[in-house]
Amino acid sequence: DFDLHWKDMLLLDRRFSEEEMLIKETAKRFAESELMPRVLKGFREEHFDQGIFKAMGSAGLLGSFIHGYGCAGASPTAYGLIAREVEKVDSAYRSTLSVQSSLVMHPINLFGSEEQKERFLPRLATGDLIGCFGLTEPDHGSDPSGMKTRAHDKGDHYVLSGAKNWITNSPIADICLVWAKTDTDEKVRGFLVERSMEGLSTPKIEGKFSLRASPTGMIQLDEVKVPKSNVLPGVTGMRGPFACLNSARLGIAWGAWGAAEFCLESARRYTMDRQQFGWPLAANQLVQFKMANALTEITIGLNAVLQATRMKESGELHSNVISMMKRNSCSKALEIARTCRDMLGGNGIVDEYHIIRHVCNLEAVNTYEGTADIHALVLGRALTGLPAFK
Ligand code: TGC
Ligand code: FAD
Repeated sequence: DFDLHWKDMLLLDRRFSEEEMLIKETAKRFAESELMPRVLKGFREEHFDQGIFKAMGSAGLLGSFIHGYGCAGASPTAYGLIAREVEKVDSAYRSTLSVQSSLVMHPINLFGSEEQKERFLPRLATGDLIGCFGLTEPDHGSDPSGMKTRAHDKGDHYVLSGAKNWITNSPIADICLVWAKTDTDEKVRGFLVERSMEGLSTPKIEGKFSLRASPTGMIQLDEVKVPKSNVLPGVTGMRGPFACLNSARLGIAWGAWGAAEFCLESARRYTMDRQQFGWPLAANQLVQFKMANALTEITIGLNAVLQATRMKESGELHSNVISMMKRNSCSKALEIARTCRDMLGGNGIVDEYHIIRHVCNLEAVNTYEGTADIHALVLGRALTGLPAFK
């Protein structure tokens, strides 16, 4: 059947377990019923409905790969499938999910004390608490290890000073996981800064043309007193934040294909319906050529990210592969979205057709969690042994 065959040409669905297929269906229903009806207003008005967190929590989508603490204990592949279904609607909602799951819950689960896990994870899983992740600074984006934020050791507590920039969900977060260097040894540690702590402010960044359905802000720390019980005890050094990024980048690598799939499906439907020169746009060779290219990249790309999450499940995944997947998925999804936008002509720039929104979003997705060029340099280092960063 030509109408279905093109959707899964490499028979990916056969390689998911029964549980993974159930999670995929749950995420799909959730995205269509809870997210799609909200997205036009969300993007037009830069509106984020905090109820989305609780709705995601009730559907079991937050921290899905964590075992215990109210989390589903599903596979990394299932996490990728959730990201893919959510990002079919909007990358901003996938961002919400990525940050809460991979950048806040995952490090608490990996590096936190038992007391921290019990205090935070169950309420992060239900969406009653909102978390954010502060690594990037105004003067340190691609080179986070140069961070200036400092934690001064005062015996039973630290005093944190500095600023983080471009932080997803910081304006609405209850807890901010802040990465800072301790003054005694210049080592990076993770600090759980709570909303009630004096000296914390989280101004919103205005004027974004991308990910408008997700609030982004700063984290400003003016001598914030953080008890030592709020420091993650299990990690020091850049390995801490990078372990979080490894998980989030893989989810994004899956998610970006979801956005591309949505754009291709829309452009296919549109060009089959719309007639110019007396026949459907989709009957033109140029249009078919563009769709064939998009379909090929999506089909091969999804196969690649599935192989990557399977390698993660068997403990064989190197972070260089994550760089390859993050870069390939995001750059190609962006290119596909732009091409699909073009196939809709004038309607392509109207938000009701959704594709222009994906184009704008994917610009940021291609930049955050390591830009496409930074991941190329990671691969360059893997190929040559020569780091080209400095
Ligand atoms: P360097 O900065 O020198 O640090 C070296 C230490 O870090 C280790 N490391 C990793 N470990 C595990 N996984 C990885 N992917 C790692 N990358 C580095 C490294 O082994 C070393 O450990 P140790 O124990 O020997 O000290 O790092 P480097 O020279 O290796 O890497 C440089 C570079 C450019 C690749 C890195 O700085 C980088 O990835 N920069 C990009 C920054 C970035 O991705 N920022 C993301 C901020 S968070 C975000 O964007 C969230 S968006 C969320 C959303 O809304 O979805
Ligand atoms: P820069 O590092 O200044 O890079 C600018 C350009 O220079 C890029 O094209 C880059 O590829 C290029 N470049 C840099 N170094 C080199 C080099 N050595 N060789 C060649 N080219 C180079 N961060 C967080 O910590 N938490 C978050 O929740 C978070 N959310 C975000 C949400 C949004 C919407 C955005 C846009 C960003 C978010 N970020 C977050 C920050 C994000 O990770 C950074 O924007 C990203 O890492 C790039 O840093 P930068 O913007 O400072 O760009």
